[in-house]
Amino acid sequence: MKKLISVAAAGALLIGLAGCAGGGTAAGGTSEGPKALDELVVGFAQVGAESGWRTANTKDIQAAFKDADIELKFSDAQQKQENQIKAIRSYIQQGVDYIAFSPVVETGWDAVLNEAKAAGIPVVLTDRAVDSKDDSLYVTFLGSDFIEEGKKAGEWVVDEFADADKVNIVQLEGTTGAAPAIDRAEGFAEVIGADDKFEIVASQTGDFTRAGGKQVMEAMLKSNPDIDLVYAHNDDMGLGAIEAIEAAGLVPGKDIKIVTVDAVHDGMQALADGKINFIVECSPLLGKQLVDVISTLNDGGTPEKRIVTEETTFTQEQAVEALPDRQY
Ligand code: GZL
Repeated sequence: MKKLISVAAAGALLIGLAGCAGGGTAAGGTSEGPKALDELVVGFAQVGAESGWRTANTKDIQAAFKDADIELKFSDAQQKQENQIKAIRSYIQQGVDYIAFSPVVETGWDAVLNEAKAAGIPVVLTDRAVDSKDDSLYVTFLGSDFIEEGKKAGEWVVDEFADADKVNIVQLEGTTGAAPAIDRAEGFAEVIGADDKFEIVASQTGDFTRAGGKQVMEAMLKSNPDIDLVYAHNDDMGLGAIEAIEAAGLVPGKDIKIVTVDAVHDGMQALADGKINFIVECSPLLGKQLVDVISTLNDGGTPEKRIVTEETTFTQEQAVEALPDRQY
């Protein structure tokens, strides 16, 4: 009898430890059932602070977790994948209940995500996707449809230049290898590719930053005398391009038209001022939806594998109307 009790006690201890080790499980909650939200600890590995969009995204996520009274461990990777991987490993070591992150690039995550899986810590992707054959490595991908965003930008260009015979386009790409950069280029090319009057005469990464957009645009202006349109994968690079265009003595929005993605405050102000011509919205306000995913998991539920954020587009007139009420 003594032996039986000691085996049962050891078993219970092991289950208890398993419950404490990773906290959450893919099926949600722990072996003892759901924790109270204020007992949960979530590790978030952010890309960096490269743009107005990223700053707004960070602010919204931190506010949402504060409102839900869930502890959020936060790291800024300065747009370096190795820093994000280090942060995720640190969250695994700390035995957080859940991990969420926005992958700076699409590839190179399987090893660290398998470590999280082995530790029983569910992972939620926000904002950007990973390119992995094993979709059991994350529970949900919550974020925009970037191909759709590229298509919306392309559709505006086709309409705006309906009467033109030839349209020379320069493209300011986001971070090389990042899902929004790859997909926004793909969606845009698919739409303008239907008519060979549209030609992308130059395409280069500005790394989603204002300085990067300005630097690349300066070089493009020097090597391309006749640019009709700038397609920038985010507002910040578009704002940098405006500086370069004005420094070259040209009028942005008129001599060279500009279409961007994001619709952050500074981009919307430039749109309202006529320096940008059209913006495709990409919402950074993912915090509440991320908290809802974590809460569903904690209750033992199964969130949707793919949650697409709602977003719209803005003309110059619509920007003037919308600006006073924008949250970011
Ligand atoms: C898009 C996001 C992109 C933004 C940029 O969801 O990943 O990264 O468009 C940001 O402004 O830097």
